[in-house]
Amino acid sequence: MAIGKLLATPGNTRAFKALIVAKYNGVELDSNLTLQMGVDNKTPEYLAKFPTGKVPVFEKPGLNLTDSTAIAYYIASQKADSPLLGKTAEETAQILQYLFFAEAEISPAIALALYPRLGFNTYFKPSVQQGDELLKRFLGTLNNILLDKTFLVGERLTVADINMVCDLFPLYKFLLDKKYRKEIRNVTRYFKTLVNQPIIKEVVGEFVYCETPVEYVPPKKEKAPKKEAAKPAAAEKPKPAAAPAATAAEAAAPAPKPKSKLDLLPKSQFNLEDWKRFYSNNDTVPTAMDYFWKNFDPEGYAIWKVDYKYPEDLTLTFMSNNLIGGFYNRLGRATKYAFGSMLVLGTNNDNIISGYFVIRGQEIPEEVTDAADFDSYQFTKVDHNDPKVRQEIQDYFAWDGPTLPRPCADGKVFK
Ligand SMILES: N[C@@H](CCC(=O)N[C@@H](CS)C(=O)NCC(=O)O)C(=O)O
Repeated sequence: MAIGKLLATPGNTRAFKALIVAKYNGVELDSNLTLQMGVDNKTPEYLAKFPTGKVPVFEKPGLNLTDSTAIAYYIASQKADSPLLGKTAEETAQILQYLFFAEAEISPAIALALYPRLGFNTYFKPSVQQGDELLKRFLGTLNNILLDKTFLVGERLTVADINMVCDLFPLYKFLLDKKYRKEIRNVTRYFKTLVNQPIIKEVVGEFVYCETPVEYVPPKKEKAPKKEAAKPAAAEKPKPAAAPAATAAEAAAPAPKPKSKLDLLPKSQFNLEDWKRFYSNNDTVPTAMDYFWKNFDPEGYAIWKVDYKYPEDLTLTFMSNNLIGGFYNRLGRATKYAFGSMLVLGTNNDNIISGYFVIRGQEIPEEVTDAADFDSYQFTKVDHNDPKVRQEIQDYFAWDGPTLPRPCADGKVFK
């Protein structure tokens, strides 16, 4: 009988930890590895069981667990005297030491150095450089530790190794090229030994090493039209007398938050938050779409077709999807006023990004135009009464349907 169920998104390297441990210990583990990031992990039911909203998670009657390391540890503990957890209290303590080293030091450094390059997080050069420095330091430490070791603790594989190798996957895949791999040769030898273990191979498949480190691609900006030279005012108004100096308290107080112009629009009966919830909790076709067309208010909102302007620059579909993620990160101020579904359509090295946005008001508000990469997207207002447009909107919201110009490889919902 299965000891419980693992839930994760497809290809989630953190979920590999539990899958590998279960195979080593010969315990049966149910799984659903088809979760959709940002959708399934945001439902009220999911959050009630797993309040952090993170992926992967594990459930069984009486136990809801978040965190890949805790899940792997728990599964390892389900076999009596599992060698994966060490043979003595000293070994177990060392295993914990390396689990914490991987999670508290190496993983945050990977997040700083790699995720912005992949478009998962906002790219901020100084913090990426800090991530590079931290990685160098911790990989150097690990390299020294592994100088004369095959495994981290004792002479056999433990959960510390399974955890470490899974945390290192994204690094060896996207950032550590041949030169870097040589510089940390002991870590590389260790990594190779582990990914070639038959059980690990069974879960992960043949590992493909990084050829060229992934680099951040800044969004393209269109040249701003030249501004006319400011004309001198015909007759300058007399300057008002200098205002009294602000008090220290006033100067220190944050400026009042500017109200969005959108808040001043006449009230709309279409409640965007209710729609977002309804969309997340129901089948898109027909339930959510019926709700949408019944409640949509064309006076208070407009619908926009959104296309990425430079499809010729797109390569791997997951990178195109990261581009959408980066755009959404920079649209944070628009969350209250917009809903969108953007898709990656096509295949690796032959894909486009397009989708639909529902936005408060009849113009594109500054909450959207201010996003650094707004200029990389073409926004075209559409006629929601046109049956062809309606079908397209449905297909883009459902990520499937006859009007999608190519098969949907991936996508992200803005809500
Ligand atoms: N320490 C956690 C990290 C989990 C984590 O950050 N997962 C990412 C996906 S790999 C996630 O759920 N991101 C969504 C979010 O942060 O809301 C673990 O190992 O399980």
